[in-house]
Amino acid sequence: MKILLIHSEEIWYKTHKPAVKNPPDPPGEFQAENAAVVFVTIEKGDGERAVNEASKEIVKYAGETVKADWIVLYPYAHLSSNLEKPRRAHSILIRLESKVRELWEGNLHRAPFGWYKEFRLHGKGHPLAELSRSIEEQGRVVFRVVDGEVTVSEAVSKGLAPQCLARRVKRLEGLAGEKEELFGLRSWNSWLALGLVERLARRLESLGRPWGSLYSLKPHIPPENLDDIEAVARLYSEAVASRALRAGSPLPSAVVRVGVGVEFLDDLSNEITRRITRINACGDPPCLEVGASGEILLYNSPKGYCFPIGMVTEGSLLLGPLGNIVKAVVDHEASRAEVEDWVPRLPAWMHPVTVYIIPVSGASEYALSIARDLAALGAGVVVDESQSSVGGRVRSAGRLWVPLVLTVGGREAETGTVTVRRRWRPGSQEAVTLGELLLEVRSLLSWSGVSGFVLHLP
Ligand code: A3T
Repeated sequence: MKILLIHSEEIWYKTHKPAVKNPPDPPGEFQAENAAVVFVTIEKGDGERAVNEASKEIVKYAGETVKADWIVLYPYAHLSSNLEKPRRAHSILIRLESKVRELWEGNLHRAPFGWYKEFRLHGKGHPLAELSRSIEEQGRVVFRVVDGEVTVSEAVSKGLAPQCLARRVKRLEGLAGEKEELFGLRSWNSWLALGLVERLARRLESLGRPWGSLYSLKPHIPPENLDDIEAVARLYSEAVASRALRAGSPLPSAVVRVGVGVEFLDDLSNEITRRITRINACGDPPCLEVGASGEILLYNSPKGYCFPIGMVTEGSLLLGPLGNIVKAVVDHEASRAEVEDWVPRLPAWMHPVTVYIIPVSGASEYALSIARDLAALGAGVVVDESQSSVGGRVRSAGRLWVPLVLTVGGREAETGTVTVRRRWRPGSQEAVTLGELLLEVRSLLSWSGVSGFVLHLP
């Protein structure tokens, strides 16, 4: 939402002819003195937050800053190139009017929407007589598709976005305020974690093993308290029974080799298996015994706690809950990075966001077109146009452990390049051409089990 506030000696207007089909307000003529005239442009996606912020600004300006007798809300479609459609713009304006009315005891008038108006305005000309404000609907989340915008749930239903986003749309919309962390990885337990689990599940499914099903049963196992190992074993057994998983499917040899079946976690796997303890719940007391049925795989965190990530049944290895496996990977990587002083990262295929794009100085269209090209390759892309500084947005991407962070501005748009920061090369950045970027992303995504998407944070 854009507002232009003008402290006026006098305002007068008269409607001429409709500027939209069937204007929602009747025509009229109006005149007032000592008015705070507020030209309002409603932008796409404006909602409750913009209405609340704008009404506070307006009432503060009229009441405290210039001490006006009137507030005149004047719909004006010329302050932005990102206009909301008339019907919705009108209803937002009505909400703005009623919010201002709640906060303001003086006179209030709203000019008719959807008309060409002749007007006369006499600005007072003192230093605070003219003021403009841009109010962002922070955290608004929009998916851009080739021919326009869709909401997150539409994007998911059309297969444009991963399922994990739909399940936590609410959380996603509060992205800016998200504080939860898992060992420095932001947004644990929210869309990011769900995205990691989702990708892990797809990967497992693509390997055609029975274990992929276990995660959906969500056995509730408190990750940090495993006093009752038999209860854990029971949970696994129930999970197995209730899902009628193919009993007796053979243990793939690769799994046997590394012991726990996380060999698909690329270079992390060999390291991570050193942290696995295997406990046979059938023993009394529970004992270490490799390869037997009933054996539970426990991940031991260097931070001193452990949680289960799988169980051996007759001839099969059940991996899960998948959330625990993701947690183990993150924990393992974060603690290794801490000790060896590097920046922790995840296998690129596992991360729901491959590329985070930060447009600067009006390179928005350029950024979105790159995003669409990357999404077509199967990459998850965030375009962050929030108002924070470039540094702030780079840090946001860092907290999400996004592999590639791009900044694009006027210079990049002119030369068809992007400036890229790679998570595995901290502290350095490089300009590359779009062609090079596409090749790099393609090789990062050697496996991609979900379709690409663009998440636009305006
Ligand atoms: C005018 N003053 O601008 N935000 C605000 N108003 C809008 C919007 C929007 N997104 N969309 C439509 N009229 N309108 C006049 C000029 O003299 C309204 C607004 O009243 C606008 C009219 O519809 C035509 O766009 C034209």
